[in-house]
Amino acid sequence: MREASWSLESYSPELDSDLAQVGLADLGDLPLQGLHPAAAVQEVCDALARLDASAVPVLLGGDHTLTAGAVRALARRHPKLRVVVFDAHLDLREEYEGSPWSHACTVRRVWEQVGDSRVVLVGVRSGVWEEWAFARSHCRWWSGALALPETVHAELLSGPVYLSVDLDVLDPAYAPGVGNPEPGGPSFSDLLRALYLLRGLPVVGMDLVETAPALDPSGVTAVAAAKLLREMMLCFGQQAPRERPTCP
Ligand SMILES: [Mn+2]
Repeated sequence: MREASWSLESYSPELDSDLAQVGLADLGDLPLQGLHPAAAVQEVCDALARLDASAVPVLLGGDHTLTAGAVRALARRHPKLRVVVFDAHLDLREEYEGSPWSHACTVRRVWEQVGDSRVVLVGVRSGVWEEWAFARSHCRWWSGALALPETVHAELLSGPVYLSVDLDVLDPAYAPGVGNPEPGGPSFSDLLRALYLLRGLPVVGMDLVETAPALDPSGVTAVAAAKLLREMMLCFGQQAPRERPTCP
């Protein structure tokens, strides 16, 4: 995503805003290779907890499991945290292949930390029966239209929000380089429009995950992710004072 971003401008005409105005620092890669997933989640949590509270962390991945670590750190700091997830999959399994720390369980781990009705799932179109049953009683979710109803939008405006975007929310035509492509999703422009509608939400952290450029020789996935990232940072990265965050 870093490499792909070199082909993009830092200025967004849609948002009339430039990354140069955001106060951006690349803190590098977290040393997660070889760690047990549970330890990797904790490592992400620790890294975010070390950041200055005014910084809006933006995580790039990679495995969606790590969202649980980011939410663990930010829910401690913001007890009323709500989480908005754009994803083709519900990721609400209690465990997957014997492990509770799998990308298939991410949203379940997140829900455990923030509680009922505080997880908003957008673009979801895949999951086993038990996951849909769980979503119906414990989460807010939308499958087709990506724009949220006014009431939900108003709730999100009232408190801190963590935003997680799994790139596979897009139709695979727009981002084929993901681990679990799920046909029948929105176009790149549809997703951007949905994000623009959320501009102004009090986002305290965000991620863009499940990008797997190695699975896409065309390179379009990486550049789609990089552009999405630019728009996410311009939409939501300017809540905090424009200072360079402290390195962990
Ligand atoms: Mn997914």
